[in-house]
Amino acid sequence: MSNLNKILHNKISCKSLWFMRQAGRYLPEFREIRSKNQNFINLCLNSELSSEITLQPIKRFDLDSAIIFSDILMVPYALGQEVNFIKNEGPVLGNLNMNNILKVNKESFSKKLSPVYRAIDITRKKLPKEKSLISFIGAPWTLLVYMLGIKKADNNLNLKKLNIKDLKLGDLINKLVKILNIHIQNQVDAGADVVQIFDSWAGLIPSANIQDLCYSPNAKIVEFCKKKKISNICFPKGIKLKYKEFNNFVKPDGINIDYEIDPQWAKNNLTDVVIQGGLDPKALLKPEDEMIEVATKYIKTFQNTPYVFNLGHGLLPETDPDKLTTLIKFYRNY
Ligand code: 1CP
Repeated sequence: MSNLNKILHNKISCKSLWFMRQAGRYLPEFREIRSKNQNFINLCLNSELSSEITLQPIKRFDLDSAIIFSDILMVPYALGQEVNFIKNEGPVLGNLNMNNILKVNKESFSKKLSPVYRAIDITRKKLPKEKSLISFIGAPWTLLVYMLGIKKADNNLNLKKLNIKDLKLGDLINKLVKILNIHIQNQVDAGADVVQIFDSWAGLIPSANIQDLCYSPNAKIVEFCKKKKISNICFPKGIKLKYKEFNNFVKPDGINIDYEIDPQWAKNNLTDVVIQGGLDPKALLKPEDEMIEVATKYIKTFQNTPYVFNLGHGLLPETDPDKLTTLIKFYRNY
């Protein structure tokens, strides 16, 4: 059993190190592959390259877990929606065709993403046995933010798009839950041993809708994982003090706190769950002593409790990989 699973599953306090977005743009070895592969979706569908990118941070930093190189938007892609990654702008999706999406079945969905599952299989075979291979999904709400194009450039919501007359939001969320559970099972069957559920835009949901748009769909997915004994970590980013309500309702194995959450508050209020992360990725852009000071706060707060050291969001593209090396050395020697 990997250390990450010892912590999540057996609640044993030990060290297991990985970082959100550990494979990606801050690494020169990734940028080299990326520069030769302009189409991001095709890169995610290239099993050999996807596996190579997944292993890059393991080779460089000897981390304890690899997270498969893919994207949460591979799901809308496999549901037949057009997905484009525009340079310096991010993902832009085509119009959503509700009828087509509701018609997609398990077989056609799984077939479209078979290169992702093959990448997991290849990676698992190359990864030392004691290391975890983490799979991930975007939670339904966060996928809908992209699928419906409801986030404006200033991060405010274009709520009008949620009220499109013929759009049955509940049906769409239920369909996504079903499809995402299939995607999780496929990734686990291919060799992944943990799933992280990213609800990156949960913080945008109005209070009145948070139960239906965030807690309930996350809970259904966690319930599926528990039934299948799949270790799971939720990340409802940006919901502030509602983290407590989320945790009590959803009951995941692990919960990733974001950088706005006070670690001591989390320790006191998030119970019966393994806490992961918290450190502001911007801390890695600061002078070394400042970075170490903030990191120490997290390590000290969670000393003697099962805790997975990680960030409060993904590594920023401007992060110096050597800074990460310093942080890793500090954590390992602490
Ligand atoms: O080179 C490039 O331009 C592509 C950049 C990139 C990368 C490296 C994108 C586009 N996706 C990824 C990989 C990725 N995405 C991984 C695997 C790598 C790793 O973690 O080591 C993972 C786990 C994701 C997950 C993801 N994609 C999330 C959830 C996590 C988070 O950061 O909040 C989200 C919201 C996305 C959407 C997405 N994909 C890519 C971008 C630039 C974005 C975010 C755009 C936005 O802010 O709206």
